[in-house]
This record gives sequence, structure tokens and C-alpha cells, in this order.
Amino acid sequence: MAQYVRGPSAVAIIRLRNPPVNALSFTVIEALEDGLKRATADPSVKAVVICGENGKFSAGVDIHTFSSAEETRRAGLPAFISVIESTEKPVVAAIEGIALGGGLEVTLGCHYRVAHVQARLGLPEVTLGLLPAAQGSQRLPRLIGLPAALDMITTGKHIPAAEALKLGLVDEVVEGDTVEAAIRLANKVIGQPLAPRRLSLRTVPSLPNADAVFSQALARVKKQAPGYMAPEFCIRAVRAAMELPFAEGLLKERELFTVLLTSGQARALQYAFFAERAVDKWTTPWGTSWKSASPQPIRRAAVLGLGTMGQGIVISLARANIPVVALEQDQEHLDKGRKAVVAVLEREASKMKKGTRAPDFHDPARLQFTLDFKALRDVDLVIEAVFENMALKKEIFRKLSEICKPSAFLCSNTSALSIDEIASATRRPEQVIGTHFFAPAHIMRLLEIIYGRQTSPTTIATAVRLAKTLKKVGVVVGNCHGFVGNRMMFPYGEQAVFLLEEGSTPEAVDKVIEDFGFKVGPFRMSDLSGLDVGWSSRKEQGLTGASVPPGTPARQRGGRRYSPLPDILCEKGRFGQKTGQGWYQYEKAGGRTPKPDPWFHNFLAEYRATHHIKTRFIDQEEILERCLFPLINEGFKILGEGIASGPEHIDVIYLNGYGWPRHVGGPMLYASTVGLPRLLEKLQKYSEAHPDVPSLQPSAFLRKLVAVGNPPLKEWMSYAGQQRNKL
Ligand code: 3H9
Repeated sequence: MAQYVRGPSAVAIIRLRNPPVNALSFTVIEALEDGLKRATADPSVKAVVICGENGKFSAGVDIHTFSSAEETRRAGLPAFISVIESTEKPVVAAIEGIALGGGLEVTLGCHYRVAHVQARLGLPEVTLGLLPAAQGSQRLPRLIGLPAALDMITTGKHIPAAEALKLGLVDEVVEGDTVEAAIRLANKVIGQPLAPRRLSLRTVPSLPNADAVFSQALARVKKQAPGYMAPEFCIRAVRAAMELPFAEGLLKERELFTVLLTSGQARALQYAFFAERAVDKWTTPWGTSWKSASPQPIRRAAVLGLGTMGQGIVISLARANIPVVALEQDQEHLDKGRKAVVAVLEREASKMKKGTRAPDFHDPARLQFTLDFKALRDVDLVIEAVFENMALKKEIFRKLSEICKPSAFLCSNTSALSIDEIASATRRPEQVIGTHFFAPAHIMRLLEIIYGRQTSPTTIATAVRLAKTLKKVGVVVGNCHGFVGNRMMFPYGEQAVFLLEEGSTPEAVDKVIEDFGFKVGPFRMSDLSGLDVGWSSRKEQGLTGASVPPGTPARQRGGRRYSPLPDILCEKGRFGQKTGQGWYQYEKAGGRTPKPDPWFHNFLAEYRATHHIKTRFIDQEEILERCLFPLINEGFKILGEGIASGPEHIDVIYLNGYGWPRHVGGPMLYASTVGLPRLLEKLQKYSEAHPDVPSLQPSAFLRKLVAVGNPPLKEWMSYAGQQRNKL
């Protein structure tokens, strides 16, 4: 846990050891304390170096311990950090790899810090719904000043050693052996006064505009994540460092930390941390899993179609140093795509550090733009990113299966179409898989990976590995219309429009959803992405309702309720931001700021009258429940059918691709917070009131979980059993 080494010199070494990341559990802290006691008691020891095993200092406190307030209190890290600082022998931290959270806080108790050039340092507690409560919020501002400390603590970012040196966070950066360098420094400072090195004796450097710095930071965090407590609490803790003596600041830090620790937000964020790591472990209903699959290397890839999605995918591959062939059907689209891709890559290259050689994106061996299908002959993997049209996709896959080498994997970037049907056009269905990127594909972290009935485990594992190489979170799911993310979105969007019919407004619905924590509500989102997108796909499927004659039955289709409102807006040319009018109005076509639109409100009133809809006041609670509960209900259907391997998989999709507020953990964790019996009861109530809306009818799996006594989320899948064979 912590090894005490007494070498021939006057410097003792205490080495943290808790693989894989040297997390600080109770036992590790105890062992560290013991090591320090021995070093202090030994008269031949004149200085101490603290370092970590396996090239890592520490990733901070073991996050598992936060599930119990008692365990967190017992761990006693803050008190130990005071002990390090008060030691009468110089203590030097040797930072290799990472010093994060409690790990960095340990180094702030040390009198000196030496970092390896490749080390990364940070206080990421805020990303876990917490604040640096092992004295970090009080020590860091005293060391590096208010603005830099506020930035690090409220963003949780990891900074490289060179930046840490500039900020004064470390005393030395070395390229060679960090522990040796720390020993050298320790030997040098033996006998020097330690008081100036004790951060608790310092004050935060004064700043004439401190108030303005705090207000700006507060405004920034409120805008970035409304309703998210931790960043605001971090600011309050840093303010205490500025305004209070050290000991009082520590009390404030502890008080704020305790509130955060016991909040649902910290639980949600820590759940999200582990969920993102759990999604690598995929399973299919027919028994294959990550355990038995080995990925194949992708040495060269191709992207077919250079629209917005294709461009983003090419950028992602090129960034990851995978040579790419980008294919279009005509010169005009090829040139347009090439221009857009190269512009982004060159902009990024120009920001690279001085001395680093920028990759040459004009080298065809790295990035080739072509109209020739035959250029795809030798690639290991192709990602098709053309229009959502099944006939077109099938034709392309048929061609790909003829042209590409037999071992090549064929991926489709479809957002809803059947992977099985696409695969049926090829002679290698086991190598066909869905790779659903999210726009903009070079920025969004999510990659939904969709296996079909015949997709092989090797193909799945290769797509999962590709996601990692592209620095994305890959989530493996089964094949159904809309897969996981979009399938759950359908009832959400549908309910939002029904609420308008029944008496609400776009402004009211958006406000409720945004207050919940989404960056944009459903109507602002619809205006942003364009109403025409859904309209054209509905038209293709013969599903639009604008032409149906007025009257209540017009709002039904095959016995289920259907709102033609979005279709009517499209028929009037109101596509959203791009036309300057949609659910809202904008100052001009392409405008960004939505304003309530009196025309739309009049139109809505007329529409309701035409369809004899009696309106009523709809309160915030109903808006929230009517939008979110059917979405969650669909999630339970997905789990019951085995389309997702577990609730964490759904939540990771929603956190990384759909803007679900991270501090609420994802739709399925939210369901467990609401309580499954309550969720069921509400769905039953709404479905009785709206019997022609299938998405409100509670899923069989949700009913089952309630019937077996509302088990914790971790146990849900053990009840999915027989239902998982419906794929
Ligand atoms: C804190 O310190 C609070 C203090 O202020 C004191 C308050 C009183 N604990 O991510 P990876 C596991 S809060 C437990 O796949 P990478 C992780 O789950 C803490 N486990 O590797 C995974 O396990 P598995 C502040 C941890 O190389 C394995 O290690 N610190 C912890 O991509 C490998 O992780 C943080 O927020 C932990 N602290 O990235 C740092 N950290 O193999 C959180 C990791 O079973 N950690 N694990 O799936 C990270 O950011 C990344 O894990 C890290 C490595 C950059 C370290």
C-alpha cells in the first residue's frame, strides 16, 4: 500500500502502491502515515520523498469510498496532509504520470514538488460532484493565485507539467528519473527553513479585482451547467481561502464538501464515472461478449460520403493518425468536403506546440480524396455516411462487399435504419456493423455501435477499439429502429408536441426541460437541427399528417395519436433557424436567438379550435413527467428486449450524445432516483388519460421490476432474463 524505503543516503522514500492508479483508500493513507512517522522518528533521516509505484503518483481518493460518508471521514486525508506539512524534515513529492485530486493535495502538503515532463496534474473533484476537500481548495490558491486556482478547481482540467511549472505549482520539471531528481532536491534543501514552504502559513496573493473574478467565474459556471452545484461550491470554497484564515477556511471547505457529498448530484456523477468504464463490457442476448472477442487492427480506413457527418468522421480518423480514403460521388461534393476537412485539420495543426511537427494532410498516403470506388480495395474498414435512404445504403453495401478486401469491416453511420437489412445486401453480414456518430462527429464523444443478428464478436470488438482510438465512448447496442438513443427520443419529441396541442407553449416546455439541466429544450433543439430533417424522413415513409382533413380523427393514425403540427410548419416553410422561423422566430434566416412568435401562438390557437381541442393549464411537473417518463419507459423496453446490455449503457449514451445533464446521471439512474413504483404509477395515470399514446403504456420490464420489489439499478438486468430473446 505504501512502501517505506530507507536508502543509504539521508533521504527516506515513501512509495504509494495501489494498482492500477494508486488511489488513496483508507489503508493506503494509513500506510503513508506510518511511513512518515518512521521517517520522522529516525534521526538518520534528514528528508523524505513521496512518490508512486508504476510511474503514477496517484489518481486521488478511491472514488468507491464516497458511497459512505463514514468511510470518507475515517480516511482522514486532510489531517494527514497537515501532518506532512508540519514535519520538521523537508518532504518532496516526486510526481510521475498523474497527480489528481487527493493525489495532488498530498503534494500540496509537501514542501517541494518535482514533476516528470509528461506528468499531468489536476483537481478533478468537480467532475465527480465534489470539491477538493483535502485542503486543496485552501492550499492551491495560496500557491498559484486566485484566477489560476479558480480555473483549475472549477473546470477539473488536468494540466501538463510544463504549465504547472509556469503557474508555480511545481518547483522543477525533469525529463529523466523523477525520484532521483526529487532526492537530489531533498538533499539540497536539508537544513533550509521550512516555514516559507508551508502553504498554510501563506495568504492568497491579493488581487484588486477579486470580486469581479469571482462574479465572472460564477456567471460562467451557471451558464455552462445550470443547476449543477459543485462548481458553485468550489467557488465558495476558494472565496473562503481568500477571505478567511487557513483553519477557518478548512472548516468552510469541510462544510461545503459534506453538503455536496450527501447530494444526489455527487452520486450521479460518480455513477457516470464508473458507467463510462463499464460500457466496455458488452454482451449480446445470444451470449457473445467482450470476454471472447479480439479486435483487428485498422491500418487504413475509408469514409464514404463527405456531408457534415462524413467530414467529421474523416477528421476524427485523421486526428487519430489512421490514414483515410475519403470518397464522394461527384467533384463538387468532393471539393467541398475536402475544403472543410482540411480547414479544420490545418487550424488544429496551427495550434500545435512549437517544435512539434504538424502532420501533412496534403499527403495522399495520410488523407486521400477520391471519386474512385476502387480506391477502397485495400482499406481495413469503411464507414458509410450517405443519406438515410435504405435503397441507397443497400446499393452501396452491395458494391462495397464486392470491391473491398474480404477481411474489411463495413460500417454504416445510419441513425435509425436496420443493420440487418443493410447487411443483407452483402456477402459478409458478419462484418457489417452500425457506427452511429453524433454531429459534429469530430467533437461529440459518443459512438453508438450497433450489431446485427449476424455481426461477429470480432467485428464488435474492432468497432469498440476504433471508438477508443478516436477518443470516443463506444456503446454497443442491438439493432432496432432508432437504436437506443433516437428510439428513446421519439416519445420525448412526440410528447412535447402533444403538450402544445393540449395548452402549453414552446417557451414553457423548453423552460422546464432547460431548468432540469438540458442545454436546450425540445423546441429550441428542433429549430436548431431543422424541422425538415424529420419531415423528409416521415414523407419518405408516407407518415406526414399535414394533408389529413381537420377533426379529431385526423390526429390519429391506425388508432394512435399523431400530431401533424411539425408537418404543417414544414409545409409553411418554417424549418427553424435556417429559415428564420420554426417554433420560434429569429431575427433572420440563420439567426441563433429564438424569440416567442406571435404568429405561431395565433396559429396554435386556431389549430386547437379547428381540431376541437379543449385546452387546459399544464403545470411544470406534468411537462417534465410527460416528456421524460415516456423516454425512460422506452429505456425499460430496450433493457427488457436486450437491446442495451444494462442501464449504464443507456445512461452513457444519453450523457455523451443527447445532453442529458451529467449531475442527474442519465435517464435510468434518474428513474431509480424517482423510484420505479412512482414512475409506474405516473405512467399508468398518463396512459389512462391518453389511451391512444402507446409510449405512455408502462413497459413490461418496468412492471416486473416494480413487482419484484424495486431492486437497485445494479440488479435490474438479473430480472431481464427471458425477455431478452426478442431481438
Ligand atoms: C478526491 O480525490 C477527493 C479529495 O479531494 C479528498 C476529499 C476528502 N478511485 O480511467 P481508467 C479506476 S476525488 C477509484 O480506465 P485511464 C477506474 O475505475 C478523486 N478507482 O484509465 C478503472 O477501473 P477498472 C479525484 C479509480 O488510464 C481503472 O482505475 N480523482 C480512480 O484512461 C483505470 O482507470 C479523479 O477524479 C479513483 N480515484 O485514466 C481521477 N481513478 O479498470 C479519476 C481511476 O476497474 N480518474 N480508477 O474499470 C481518472 O480521471 C482516470 O481514471 C485516470 C486514468 C486519468 C486516472
